[in-house]
Amino acid sequence: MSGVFRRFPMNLVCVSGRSWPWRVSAMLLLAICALPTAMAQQRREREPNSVYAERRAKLASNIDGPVVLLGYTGREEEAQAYIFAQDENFYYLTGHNEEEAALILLPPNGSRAKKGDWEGPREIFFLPAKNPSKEKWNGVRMSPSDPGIEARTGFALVKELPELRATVERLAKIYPSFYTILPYQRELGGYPHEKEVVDWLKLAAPQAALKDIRANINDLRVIKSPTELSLLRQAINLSLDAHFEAMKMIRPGLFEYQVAAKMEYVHEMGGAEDEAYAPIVGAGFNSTVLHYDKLFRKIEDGDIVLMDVAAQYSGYAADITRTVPANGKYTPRQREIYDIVLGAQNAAIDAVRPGAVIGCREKRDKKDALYNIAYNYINTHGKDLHGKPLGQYFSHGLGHSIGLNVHDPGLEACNKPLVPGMVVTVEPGIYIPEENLGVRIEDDVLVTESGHELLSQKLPRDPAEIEKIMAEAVKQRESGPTQ
Ligand SMILES: [Mn+2]
Repeated sequence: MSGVFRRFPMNLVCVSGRSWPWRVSAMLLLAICALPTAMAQQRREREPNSVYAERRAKLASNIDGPVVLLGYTGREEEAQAYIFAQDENFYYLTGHNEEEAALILLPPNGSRAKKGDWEGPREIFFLPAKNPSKEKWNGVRMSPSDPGIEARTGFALVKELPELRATVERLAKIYPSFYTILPYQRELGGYPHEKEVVDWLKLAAPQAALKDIRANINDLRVIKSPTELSLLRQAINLSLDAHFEAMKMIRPGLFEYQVAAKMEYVHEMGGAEDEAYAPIVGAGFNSTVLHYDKLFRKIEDGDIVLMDVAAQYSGYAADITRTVPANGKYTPRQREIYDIVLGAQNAAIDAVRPGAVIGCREKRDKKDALYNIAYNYINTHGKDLHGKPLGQYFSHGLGHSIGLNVHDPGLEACNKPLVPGMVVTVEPGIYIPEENLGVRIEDDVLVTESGHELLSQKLPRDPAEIEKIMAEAVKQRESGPTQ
């Protein structure tokens, strides 16, 4: 993945903003352009500080002890190509995308504490002290001594990071329990970062009981704010542009990675800083490999080509899949399977509304779950080469939440009802290795008060329309200069 545009200076974004193919929310654009030049390191658009503050207030309203969270240190990965990106939960609560920050949130005034209460502010943000010699190598970073740091970060009190320990020790004398993100037990002790934070807290506040705040944050993250939606729309629209270009480009003789390269180019030239995930472009048999990421195959005449590729915009991930014929025309069998997947997807999308559940493969008891709607459609249409129904070839879930992560948290329980403001994927698929035939169609859907909005509507799913786009591209290639 190219790193060039990840360092895209924000002042250039402001200059070129008007020429973007998709409209940027004027408010967001103004917010970035108004920032001082020292923000050049901050490659993302942020939501207004008030939005982050509101989230922290919601989180703090349900706790009886301090929340202590640490951002990533920037030493999480050794690779030269690594570019810092904040821990998602920390970013969600602060909008801060620089190394070595920490956050303490206190329960509202008047909540029960052990001995007396804390008299300082209810939120404290910690940043590394100004370090001019380090900045010579890595560029300017925000620090507590910056003028106006409170207004920029949205915190009334910004302290130097080494003061975190003393603050935690003081709070431990007042509060019997602390909240942080506890590592998942099932992952051999959890991610190193989460485990390190917990180990540090146990040292700094040995008497304090540690409680997990992860689920509380997930419950907030699953419902998107208007500004998050605006960033998600950017990510989705750039992904649609890329898929459209890929449809026009695909032909026998190209390598899978060349299709991905074109799509990444479209994303980054449109302002995306990164891919939402490793691009999947699978031709022929590779279309049946769910997370195929080798991208080595030369696309052959008669292949089906599955593209699961999407952009990340200011931290927010889209997730889009289209499946097209390499030579511009689906074979009758490819078309038959494609139509079944499309029928299943349409049935599931139609059912997206508040109160509906996504459902899951493991538990198919709820008839009107989106998964079951899609599964039943697939299982009652078409057959494999042995006359068996096709349900067995739908080998993954129906969808998931998207946001700061392409598999965003908050909807893990398969029977959690959808509510307005959630954004989910709807992505049925049929994968028949024996026939070198995999079809997935994946779109991003916003749950609204009255039902849903298909955020990726602009990109055709209709097979005849896809064939038309590809045929027109062939004509243009033949009449114009070689691409
Ligand atoms: Mn997906």
